[in-house]
Amino acid sequence: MLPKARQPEDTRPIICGYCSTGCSLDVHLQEGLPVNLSASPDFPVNAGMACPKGWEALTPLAAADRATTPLLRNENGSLEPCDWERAMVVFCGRMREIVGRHGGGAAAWLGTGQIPSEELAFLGALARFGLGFRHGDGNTRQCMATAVSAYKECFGFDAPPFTYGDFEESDVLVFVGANPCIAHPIMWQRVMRNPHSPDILVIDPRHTETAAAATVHYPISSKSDLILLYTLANLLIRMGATDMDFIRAHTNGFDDFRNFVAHYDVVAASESTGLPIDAIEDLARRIARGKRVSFWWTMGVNQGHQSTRTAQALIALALLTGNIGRPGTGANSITGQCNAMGSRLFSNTSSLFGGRDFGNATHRSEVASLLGIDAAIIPDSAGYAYDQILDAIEAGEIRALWIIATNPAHSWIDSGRFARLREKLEFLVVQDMYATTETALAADLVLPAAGWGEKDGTFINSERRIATVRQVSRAPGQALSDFRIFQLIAAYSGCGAQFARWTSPQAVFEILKELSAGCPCDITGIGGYAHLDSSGGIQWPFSGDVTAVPTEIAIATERRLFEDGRFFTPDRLARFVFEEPRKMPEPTDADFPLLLLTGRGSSAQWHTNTRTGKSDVLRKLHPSRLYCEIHPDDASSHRLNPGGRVVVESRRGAVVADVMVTASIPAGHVFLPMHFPETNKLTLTWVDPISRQPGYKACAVKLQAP
Ligand SMILES: Nc1nc2c(c(=O)[nH]1)N[C@H]1C(S)=C(S)[C@@H](COP(=O)(O)OP(=O)(O)OC[C@H]3O[C@@H](n4cnc5c(=O)[nH]c(N)nc54)[C@H](O)[C@@H]3O)O[C@H]1N2
Ligand SMILES: Nc1nc2c(c(=O)[nH]1)N[C@H]1C(S)=C(S)[C@@H](COP(=O)(O)OP(=O)(O)OC[C@H]3O[C@@H](n4cnc5c(=O)[nH]c(N)nc54)[C@H](O)[C@@H]3O)O[C@H]1N2
Ligand code: SF4
Ligand SMILES: [Mo]
Repeated sequence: MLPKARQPEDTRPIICGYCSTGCSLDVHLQEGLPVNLSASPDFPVNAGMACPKGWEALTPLAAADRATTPLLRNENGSLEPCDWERAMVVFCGRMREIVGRHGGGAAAWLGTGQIPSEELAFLGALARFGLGFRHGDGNTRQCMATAVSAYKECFGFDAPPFTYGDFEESDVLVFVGANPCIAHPIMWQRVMRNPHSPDILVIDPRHTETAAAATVHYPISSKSDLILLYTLANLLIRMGATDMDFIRAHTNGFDDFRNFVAHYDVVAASESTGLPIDAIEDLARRIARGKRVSFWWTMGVNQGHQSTRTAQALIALALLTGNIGRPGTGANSITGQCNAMGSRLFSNTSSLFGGRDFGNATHRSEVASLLGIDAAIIPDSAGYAYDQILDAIEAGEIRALWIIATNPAHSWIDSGRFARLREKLEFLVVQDMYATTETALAADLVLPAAGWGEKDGTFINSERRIATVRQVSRAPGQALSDFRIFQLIAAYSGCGAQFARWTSPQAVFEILKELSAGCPCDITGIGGYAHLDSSGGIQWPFSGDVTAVPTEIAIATERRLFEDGRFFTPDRLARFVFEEPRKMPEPTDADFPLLLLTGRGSSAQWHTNTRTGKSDVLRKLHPSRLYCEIHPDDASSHRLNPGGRVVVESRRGAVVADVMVTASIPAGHVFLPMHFPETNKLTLTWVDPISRQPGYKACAVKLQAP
């Protein structure tokens, strides 16, 4: 217990602003200021647990490099403080001029999955319908686009079906390209609470912390998952592990799928995947034996050259074995960022508000009438995806770019190209908490933003649970919430009237409810923030009369989707979708003989480290410099010693890293964590053709002595 004098006067629970687990943190306040925090003991997600990032969540708010005033690039080329008045005049003036001269196709925005849904919706409405920007996307493209595409085609809507209770109810859990021990530690704690002694089966080229804790680890050759999954489907069908009643009643396309996978034989699969024949057959038997099998995937699947089909092959395994809609089952994409799900439904980028389609005239007129705008200003397609926006900058078509809460100069694939594209932009605006991010340093105008804990709103976590974040701290200097910045831009650009109802996050939450009405993500039954707070968050969908639903039911009900076997497709049937596997775009060769994998390095580092890098506590929990994981055989053939330095070179560039010799990486592969800016200097721009998500996780490199 704290000494009496330091007892907090007040405690305010808010959802953590890092990963999509959505843990609740109790922030303790004294004289209105946050003094520390603890994990909320009764919240249904984390039940008193938090990971290092959560425990240290307040520290980055006080960092010395917070952006405290707008910054404008002057004639000498350096960024100089200015006031909001000037920043707004410049922002609106330059944007108006560029859009006026070249049309809305000359301006684009890149948003995020890390600000509240209310802010994302404001941004999406303002940029598209207020300022007339034709193209907008977000970092969710780097992360979740594949899951979105896969779900939409198979289920008829972007609908991750699970609830975290499923981690505890499965008797078989299959993790593909996911490392929850590091990336979603509190979800992993939920797996550890599973009382059924489950089989935990991990498919990952690396012997990760998660793989080490598994019942069986399948060290698959990178990017051969699709062949493995089709082979498993064939084996399961031949074993009679299919649930024919479910398939007949609730799915479409099974016969074609069965014929398609019939030629995927285990001998060829063993060659492609590097897994022994016995191991593949044993994996199929374990899935067949399971009564409640859940399939979980993350970036090892989503970031690939045929990632949508790979995710859909996982969905097919769940469908054909009838493992969906029951406790402990599902084809479950684990989300990345704290509000990636909010960005998928409400950012108005690749989907129209509410998960609707830009291409659907009825959807456009619904949104137009709900927002009180002319349907003609809603375009009939989403516009360019992230990579296409960058191509259009290169082609001179897009001249103005507004970047909000993402750091692409570090995180985008082949980041050297991003630096070159900067030169092509007439106007680059970066809206961030920090003035020191790689992207902010390149901007013409920096808009200083309040961060997590300094503003109100809601996040939607990986299990579709909507819960609140609240202001517990004041933003430094003149920094403003993103919400307030959007209000200012609306006012200065002359479209304030269109946003007369957008007065506060709470008011926008009501608009989001209206926008969701009748959609699969209907949340019209949520009363408001107080209802969310008293319920431990509420999973979508949640429609109907709020007074008819007692709070206890909102708490107790696990909102798992598809319990009635009815999907969101027009015929209410789930689809089997499949395609012949293709070769990876940049395989290894004599010049570049090793395959580079990238991903999360530690539970203490968040992405480009702008926030986590500000905590002394977190900095002690990870290496301070870029390191490269190298198998002992490759280390010895290259005469590299632990603790030494190595040059890792790809066709895009070369970087220097510390040598880390470890058998957790298979021979022929090396691994670099994404948290250091060097890593993406090496990666190769290639995207899945359907989801347009980049394939960060495989390109050819070579090692050299420095
Ligand atoms: N500490 C921490 N936690 C985070 C984040 C963070 O930055 N730091 N970021 C959050 C976000 S936005 C996301 S998207 C998630 C990501 O969470 P994860 O996807 O779990 O993390 P990654 O390390 O990117 O990738 C997972 C695994 O994919 C494997 N992999 C690579 N290629 C292949 C392949 O071809 N096949 C298979 N089967 N596996 C492959 C890698 O070896 C890696 O272990 O984490 C979230 N949580
Ligand atoms: N090599 C490699 N690269 C990868 C990946 C990989 O696996 N390998 N993974 C990819 C994935 S899955 C993801 S999600 C991306 C993430 O890539 P980014 O989105 O670029 O990474 P972050 O560091 O989270 O950047 C968020 C930025 O928003 C700022 N910020 C935080 N809160 C706020 C706020 O409330 N308002 C405003 N205005 N700014 C705020 C932060 O300071 C930071 O600069 O990286 C991708 N890049
Ligand atoms: S697991 Fe994710 S949501 Fe929970 S405390 Fe850690 S970073 Fe925050
Ligand atoms: Mo992500």
